[in-house]
Amino acid sequence: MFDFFEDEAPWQEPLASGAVILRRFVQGDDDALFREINRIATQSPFIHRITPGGVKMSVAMTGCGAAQWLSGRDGYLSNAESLPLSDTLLAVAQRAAIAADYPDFVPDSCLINRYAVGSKMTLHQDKNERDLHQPIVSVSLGLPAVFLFGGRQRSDKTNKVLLEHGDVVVWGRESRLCFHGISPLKPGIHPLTGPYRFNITFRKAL
Ligand code: MD3
Ligand code: FE
Repeated sequence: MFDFFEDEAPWQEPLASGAVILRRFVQGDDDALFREINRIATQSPFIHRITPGGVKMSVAMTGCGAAQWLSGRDGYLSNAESLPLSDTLLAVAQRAAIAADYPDFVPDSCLINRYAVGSKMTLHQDKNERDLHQPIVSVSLGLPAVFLFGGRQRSDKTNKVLLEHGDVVVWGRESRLCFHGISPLKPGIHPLTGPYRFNITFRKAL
């Protein structure tokens, strides 16, 4: 979305060892990314999965690529029916990975989370991917959210950082198994995404 007054040059903020925030990195790709989300959701609608504990997640999910994430102990299943990772998505993911010094990253899947007002993600680790040496690239679009990240133990102290429209975070090496989550989304209307926040995570899952 071109916005004469709000476009700013991107900048980087180191977040933890192996993790960096690429602020506004996809600002110029936001329309194209939002179109991709809508195209994927037409084929695979957003759904609220049930956690292993039997609780319906407040975040709605869809995705594309070789692997589909299932909540619970199943982790990823290969999914021949899902749309392939488009060139647009792959290009954004690899451009971000290169900027964060992960030049060899080749994602095979993306998971898309949709947050409505009040949606949250409780503290968790991402460890269902087969090769935990591969980083994860995360793209935030729409309403801002407070991101929480801690250490490798659930009980470790957490830090808060606001993730805003166009921000990308790349997680690898020492930060790959850090606990993280998202605080309940505050109400608002974003010019591109309306009352939602979207997060796209690119992964090499298989
Ligand atoms: C830190 N998503 O999908 S993105 C998830 O905003 C997830 O929807 C959040 O956590 C969201 O699993 C946070 C930032 C993120 C993604 C993956 C990570 C942080 C991470 C993996 C390891 C460590
Ligand atoms: Fe996660």
